Amino acid sequence: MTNEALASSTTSDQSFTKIYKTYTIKKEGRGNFYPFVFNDIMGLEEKTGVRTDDIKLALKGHVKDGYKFNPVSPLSDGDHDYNSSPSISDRVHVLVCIYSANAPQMKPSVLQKMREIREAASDLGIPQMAIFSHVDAACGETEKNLKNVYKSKHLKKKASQGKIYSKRDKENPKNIAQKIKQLLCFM
Ligand SMILES: Nc1nc2c(ncn2[C@@H]2O[C@H](COP(=O)(O)OP(=O)(O)OP(=O)(O)O)[C@@H](O)[C@H]2O)c(=O)[nH]1
Ligand SMILES: [Mg+2]
Repeated sequence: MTNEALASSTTSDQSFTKIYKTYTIKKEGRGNFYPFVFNDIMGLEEKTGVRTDDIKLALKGHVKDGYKFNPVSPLSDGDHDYNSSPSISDRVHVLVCIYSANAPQMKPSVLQKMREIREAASDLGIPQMAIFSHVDAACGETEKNLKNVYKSKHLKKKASQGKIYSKRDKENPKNIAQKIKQLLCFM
């Protein structure tokens, strides 16, 4: 990474990240960057988090780098940070949902926001994936030894809450273990 995303040292019900920011990754050697970027966004808290309208605009490339999210009013055409003619590289190509494995169960309002965003991404043909963070602090088993992530019942339950696996998987526990493994491999 050329620069790391600013992170909060404390947990709160208000997102620490407020600005839509693009992160590039530098290759070894001089002046070379990987041909993809990451964009960090504000959290989805019900009233104080990012608006789903803004994420939908970001998916289509309408939100400029540096935009300060406003939970009260959405970005609109004509605003300084509204990109009215996004290029293919301004658009989002993969939607990544980060779940904290040691956070309390997600509120229905947050799940509803996620559902709306994921539906918009599906309509746009954008592939989606989920990543668990904080697996090291998820439960006693993973705290003891991180290798236990694949056996953790707590994580299995969390994955089910995020609807990461389907009813068919539930009938085949091997699929669940495999999906949890895939999720964790991305970290
Ligand atoms: N132990 C542990 N700490 C982590 C992990 N991932 C992130 N953290 C820490 O968790 C804290 C919160 O991380 P952030 O990156 O600010 O989380 P965020 O989801 O961007 O939060 P907001 O910007 O507030 O919405 C920071 O202190 C990170 O260093 C992890 O996998 N394990
Ligand atoms: Mg953040």
